[in-house]
Amino acid sequence: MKNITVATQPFSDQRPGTSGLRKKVSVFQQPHYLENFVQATFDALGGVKGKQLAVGGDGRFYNREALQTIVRLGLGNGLKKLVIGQGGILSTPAASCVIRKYGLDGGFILSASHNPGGPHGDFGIKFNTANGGPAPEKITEAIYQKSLGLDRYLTVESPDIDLDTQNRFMIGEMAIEIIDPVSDYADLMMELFDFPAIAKLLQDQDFAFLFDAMHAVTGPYAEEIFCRRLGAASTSLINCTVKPDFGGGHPDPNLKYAKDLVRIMFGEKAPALGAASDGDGDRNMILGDNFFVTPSDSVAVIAANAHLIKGYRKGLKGVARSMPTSCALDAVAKELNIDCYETPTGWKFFGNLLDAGKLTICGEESFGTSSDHIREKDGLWTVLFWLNLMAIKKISVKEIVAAHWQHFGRNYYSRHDYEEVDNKAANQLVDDLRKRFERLRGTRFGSLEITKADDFSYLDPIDNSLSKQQGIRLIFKDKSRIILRLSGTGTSGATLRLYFEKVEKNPAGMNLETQTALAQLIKLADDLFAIKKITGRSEPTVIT
Ligand code: VG1
Ligand code: CO
Repeated sequence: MKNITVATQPFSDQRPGTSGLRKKVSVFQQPHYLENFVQATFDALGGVKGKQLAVGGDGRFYNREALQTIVRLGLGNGLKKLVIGQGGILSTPAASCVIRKYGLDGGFILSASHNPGGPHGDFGIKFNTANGGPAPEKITEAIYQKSLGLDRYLTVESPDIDLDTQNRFMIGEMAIEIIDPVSDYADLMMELFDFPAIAKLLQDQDFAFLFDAMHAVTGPYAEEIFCRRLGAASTSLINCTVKPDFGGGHPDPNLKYAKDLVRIMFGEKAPALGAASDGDGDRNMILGDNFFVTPSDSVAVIAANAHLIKGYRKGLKGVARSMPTSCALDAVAKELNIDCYETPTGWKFFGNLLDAGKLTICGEESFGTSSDHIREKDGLWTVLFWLNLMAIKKISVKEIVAAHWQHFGRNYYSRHDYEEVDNKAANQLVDDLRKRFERLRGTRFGSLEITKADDFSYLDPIDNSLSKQQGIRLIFKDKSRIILRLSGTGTSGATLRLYFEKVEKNPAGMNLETQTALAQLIKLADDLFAIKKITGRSEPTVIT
């Protein structure tokens, strides 16, 4: 092994977005691109001499090559230990679990989450800190600044290591541990949920369960947890082989992309519970027999019922949701008499509150829910929560949600995404809107009156960091909301996200189809923002 210092030049586009650095695979394949980012991260940490990190990814194309690069930079930078998921695999929640369990200083997760993979798809890398959570903005910004001034990186000349055998060995001064990527995470799930009760439910002839891993990272986790530890039939799992291109699909668990699951769950004789997870295993979609659970409702149901579940019997310290997520969770918090925090989009904003012991459950409308057991959103945790809840309640998913609405009210909710919109046009739209806040306040549109028009900013109550321009909000007198923001995870053009919410407290009005219930708000948004005109699209790319 020979240590080398490689001269390099900065890339100007290495600012991490909502969840790490995401680019087309071809961008990451450029000479020095990944090396620069990893070195910038090490530099932002003040060097990694004597430190211990984890690394693994969602199995997408370029995962293995990237991992070998990180091993070499670790060696070049004097890292003490690298813990690697066998085969280069670690789901995002499992990486968070491993960092916490073994007291590591952080880790890299190689993933572009729900973005498509393969040689023409996306690749990504995110850094998580010692608490197991996504690096906060302070650190991602420091990485970016380091990347802009980088003129060298430290690496070694050494052959690839064997990623496929669980093993411990030394290369020079650095220890490498290739671990089972599943077992630590599966053990943690057994501490939180009543596995015997779930196993009994899964063996019930009248209960069918279907999980779709979308050819992404949760495949091996689902096999271990649902089949081996809980005795589910192998027919309960579909698309559970990890493929570097996710089978050509879009590993995003929603009604549009989880096609195989949706066809079965909305067919005749559908299973009682259906679920899917995304590329890196942190998202989830929950479906009942011919029924879709809106993620904002899912986190509210979870919070309302957590006291029934083994790991949460002591009750909740508090809850949190990202700003665009519906206020269904707020209603639960009010009844439980606990705080409900509203944070910007992205899991990194929950980290400080979780570390300070202010939260137990948190969620995002974008199919993300989790608790304080780790510092990431957690797809399989959510599925296990619903299974455990069904084992206790012995009623259908639809009945659980309907009962929740009857008690707390229903927050009709939908997100409309316009993908690959011209960057300039999208930014112009947002800038123009910011200038119109004054005029919009107090304006009436039929029965709707705008009481608040602003740009959400967030002051972190723990470290007082301020995050501005986190989404435009129009809030109406009847508590309806229209929110607009630009995505921070896309890789081509801009993605415009529009979020609609309408609160219904009258039980008689709770059975409308969602888009119908929101029609007035949807039309108003188009009138006010001229979305169709500006994007040149007659309808959204994805509706969730
Ligand atoms: C999206 C979601 C956000 C989520 C993020 C990462 O971000 O809206 O809620 O935290 O993806 O999820 P954006 O900036 O595109 O709206 V994942 O599963 O990609 O780690
Ligand atoms: Co994800």
